[in-house]
Amino acid sequence: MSEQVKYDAPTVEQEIEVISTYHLEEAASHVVPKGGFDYMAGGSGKEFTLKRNDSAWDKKGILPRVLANVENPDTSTSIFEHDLKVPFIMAPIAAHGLAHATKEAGTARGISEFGGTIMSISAYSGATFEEIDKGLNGNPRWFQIYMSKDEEMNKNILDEAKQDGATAIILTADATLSGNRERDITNKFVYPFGMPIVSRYLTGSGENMSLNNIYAQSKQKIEPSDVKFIAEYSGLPVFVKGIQTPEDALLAIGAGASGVWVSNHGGRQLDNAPGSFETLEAISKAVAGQVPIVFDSGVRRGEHIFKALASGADIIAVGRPVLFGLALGGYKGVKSVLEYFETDLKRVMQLAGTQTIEDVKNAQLFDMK
Ligand code: FMN
Repeated sequence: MSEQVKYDAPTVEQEIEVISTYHLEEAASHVVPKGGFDYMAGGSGKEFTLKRNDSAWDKKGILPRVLANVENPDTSTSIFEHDLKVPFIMAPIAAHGLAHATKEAGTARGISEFGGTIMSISAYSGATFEEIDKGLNGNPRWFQIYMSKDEEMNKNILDEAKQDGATAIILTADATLSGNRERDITNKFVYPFGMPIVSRYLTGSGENMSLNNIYAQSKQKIEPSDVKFIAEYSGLPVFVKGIQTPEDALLAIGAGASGVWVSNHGGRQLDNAPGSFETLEAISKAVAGQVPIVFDSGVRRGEHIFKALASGADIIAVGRPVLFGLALGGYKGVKSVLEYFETDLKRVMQLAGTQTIEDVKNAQLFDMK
């Protein structure tokens, strides 16, 4: 079944001009091998949810407040023990080596050079903790776990993540098997390199394996007791990622989650789910400030960050745009994308008349329906 004998990931390191992150996808499609590009950009099924993650933003408008006495808005915020320069962090993403030869270490370096944010390390990373650590250069990191069916292996992985300095664990609960990724099936996509963090529980290293195969070998029956186990064993705050309903948010909190991560996995799992942004407000009302909410899926502009914060999110996670930045410019490209989001958010905050992130959270959005 394996198709990709050789995979030529981009190697260029350069700052990139980000007019909008939408342009980055098109540009990346010219430098990333097709199988890798489709894996990164694609969604599941007819890609309804992938597209809906974008159109969902149109449902709410931002009301510009004037005479607001705002200058040089302050984008800083905090979560748990971390003071952040911006209210956005890196989402956990597998196999950055598809985008760039420096793999997750390149992303990590871009993040550390930008500073003041958090990298989420995927269990399906193509780089080791040590390699990523060098790039991160002391910057904070959270670890996202795909569990093994074997509890001892889960303990080992959590031990390693803690040793590496993870300050929170993200339990991804919406990917107990792969969504129907039609692009990957058409391309006969298999990972061109291994996954050192989880290879201990796979029948191979991950190299030449399909996502379907890897998910099938990971733990599929995820339930509240898994949240409790991770929280108790690691002693770290646990986010449950993939929450799309108020009921599941409360279930996660009841099981010991210290945070709720609203996401539909970038439209890569259950197709025909609503846009992630459409689910946020009801979840935030149900959570009612008990724990912080991280939001992702479809964030491409400063306006999106603003709307998610104003709808109850505390922190926003960015995914594909950073990966496309990595493809186009290595660590420098990652930094350029993060700088774009910071600049764009500041502009939106100024024009909306909001000086601080607290002001953004209190802003009233306009119902466009
Ligand atoms: N989420 C995880 O929890 N673990 C993963 O290993 C993971 N791998 C991903 C790989 C790719 C190429 C992409 C695009 C997403 C992946 N995600 C993973 C989902 C992201 O964490 C995040 O939910 C998604 O990228 C948000 O959608 P957006 O990038 O379109 O904004």
